Amino acid sequence: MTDKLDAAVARAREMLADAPRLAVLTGSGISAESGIQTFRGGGGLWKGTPIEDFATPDGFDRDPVGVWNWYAQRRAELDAARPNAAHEALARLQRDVLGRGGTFTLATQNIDGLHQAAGSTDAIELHGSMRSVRCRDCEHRREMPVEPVAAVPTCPRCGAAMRPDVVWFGEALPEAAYLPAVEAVAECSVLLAVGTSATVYPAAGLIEWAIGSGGKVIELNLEPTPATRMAAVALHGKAGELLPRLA
Ligand code: BJW
Ligand code: ZN
Repeated sequence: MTDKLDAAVARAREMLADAPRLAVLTGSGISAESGIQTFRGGGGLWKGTPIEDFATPDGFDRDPVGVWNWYAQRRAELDAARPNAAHEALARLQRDVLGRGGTFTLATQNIDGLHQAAGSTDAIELHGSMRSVRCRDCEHRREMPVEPVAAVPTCPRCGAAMRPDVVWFGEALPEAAYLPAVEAVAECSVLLAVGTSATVYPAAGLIEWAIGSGGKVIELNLEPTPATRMAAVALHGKAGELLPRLA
């Protein structure tokens, strides 16, 4: 541990201890130490295709079974995944902040449910969830099966194709998730951004929103991102090692 990192950890701890209104934005990096692949830098590839090309409604139209089975495989891998020390630290932080009368909002871009498994309550899922699938036409939902399929299952209500209950490129985020996240960052005193490349909008825009509304940003990531220059404190290291030191 370097002196510089120690100093940044101490500064972040002070900011968190004093923050009456805390917002947290997480990305796939927080689940990396639970064995879940990140999207960029090696992850996010399916048959050699970058996620920006197939995690779209068009990508699903081109190869519905292939895309469906990519999610079924990730859903199956989730059964073996456990929350790590970073997820647990955020659940603790939520209890501490609420216990001292502050406000706490956790918005995640992840679809893996590991924050909830660690004990975080009211986590906002900006990009949907891997636990369910939904009808393309009537929004009927059911649990996501883990077995691969030979043909995409159809909706028991209307017969249209079922699809993963996630947000693909070109699709709007669910209002019920996005609006409370915007409200929380607009009102926060501190936003803690963990394990996100801060490149996918509108989620990445929440960081700019927080700063534009007078909030301060603490970033925790393995490496610098576009958010680093906006951060009051940037911590470079593993979330599972650094977050427990903050909370
Ligand atoms: C660690 C670590 C450890 C590793 N510890 N750290 C040009 C400019 C601006 C926007 C656009 C544009 N062109 C197109 C757009 C819009 C587009 C977009 O942002 N594209 C960008 C790529 C440019 N956005 C959209 O299309 C969004 N919708 C939209 O804009 O709608 C408009 C609309 C309005 C009204 C009507 C209709 C439409 C939707 C975006 C949906 C993104 N969906 C995905 C897939 C979800 C399902 C799934 O999981 O399969 O969400 S894509 C993928 O990226 C996933 C993630 O949530 C998201 C973000 O990735 P994340 O989490 O940041 O992961 P990585 O891999 O990028 O980064 C991991 C980080 O962790 C790294 O930095 C590591 O260093 C770090 N790390 N280990 C700490 N141990
Ligand atoms: Zn239907």
